[in-house]
Amino acid sequence: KEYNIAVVGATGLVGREMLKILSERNFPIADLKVFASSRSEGKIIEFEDRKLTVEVVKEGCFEGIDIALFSAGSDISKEVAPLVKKAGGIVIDNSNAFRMDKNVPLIVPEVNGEALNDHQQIIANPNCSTIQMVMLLKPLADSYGLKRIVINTYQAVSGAGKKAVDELIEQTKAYLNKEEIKKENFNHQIAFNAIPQIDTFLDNDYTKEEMKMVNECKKIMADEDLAVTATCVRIPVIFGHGESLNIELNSTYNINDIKNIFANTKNVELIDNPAQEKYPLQIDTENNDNILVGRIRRDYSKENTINLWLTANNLRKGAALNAVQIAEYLAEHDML
Ligand code: 11C
Repeated sequence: KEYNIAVVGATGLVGREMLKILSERNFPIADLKVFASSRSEGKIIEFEDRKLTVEVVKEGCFEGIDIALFSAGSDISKEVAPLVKKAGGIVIDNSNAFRMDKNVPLIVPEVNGEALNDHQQIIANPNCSTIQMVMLLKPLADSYGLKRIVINTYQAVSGAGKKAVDELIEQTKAYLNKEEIKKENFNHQIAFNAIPQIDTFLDNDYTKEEMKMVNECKKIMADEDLAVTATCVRIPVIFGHGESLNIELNSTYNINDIKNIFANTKNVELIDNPAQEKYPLQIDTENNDNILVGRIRRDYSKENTINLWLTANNLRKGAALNAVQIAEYLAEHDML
């Protein structure tokens, strides 16, 4: 069976990656429509042997669409998702618009794919830094139970879009040439710096990114009592988010068993050889869709607690790939 697919936000970093992944994974596509803002209307996007013309969203444009993959920001999602619903299709939304809605499943297929059994035509794709983390929390929860997670992130600029990537490159050049540093996307210089702020601040003095990690983690792990706290930091890396996790388990553990669990978890790769100075690096994620985990060690300051380091490709498993995997799950389970 083949499906009619739409990609909304097709010209953005994640939208382009969605198209690439649909092709790489041979998703069974009948008709494929691509949407973006009026700035891109009429542009041609090549997809395999098809030439797709970028359209702007109009009443009726989603007639016959089975799945619409959205990555055009929360405002567009809120405005446009109802049109897909009305036309009878399913939205897989990469924005923050619906993630915490009780009627919307928030899905990482390897972790909670079964939650797709109950949806109302809108399915949310989690935040990139949440996706890569829960991929490791799930096998630990299954074997030991989880009590508390302390998260520190080291996030790539591509999480903030193409303009943010360009800004890092321009600032780097300007810095090296001793020219004026221009800031548009980031409030502070990002080149040769680290900014302990991702997204805007909330009343509780955490950023939205930090609270996304807390709230989305509890929802995906279906554990409201899980204690989670986060500090999210932007660093001058282009692709790949890094995370340091301190994880308190509910029971005693053997550190080699934990390494073996990760070594045997699908789409997770263990890179952990301190003697040879081997551990995951953000640059390793450019051509690797796995969650890379290493630096796994006992926290000697607290019982039943470990430290680890992980990296993953924020645009692929963190966004586009996870969305396509959700579509695959729906197709494979005859849910379309
Ligand atoms: C960042 N994590 O790195 C953000 C980007 O809610 O999907 C993803 C925002 C989101 O800036």
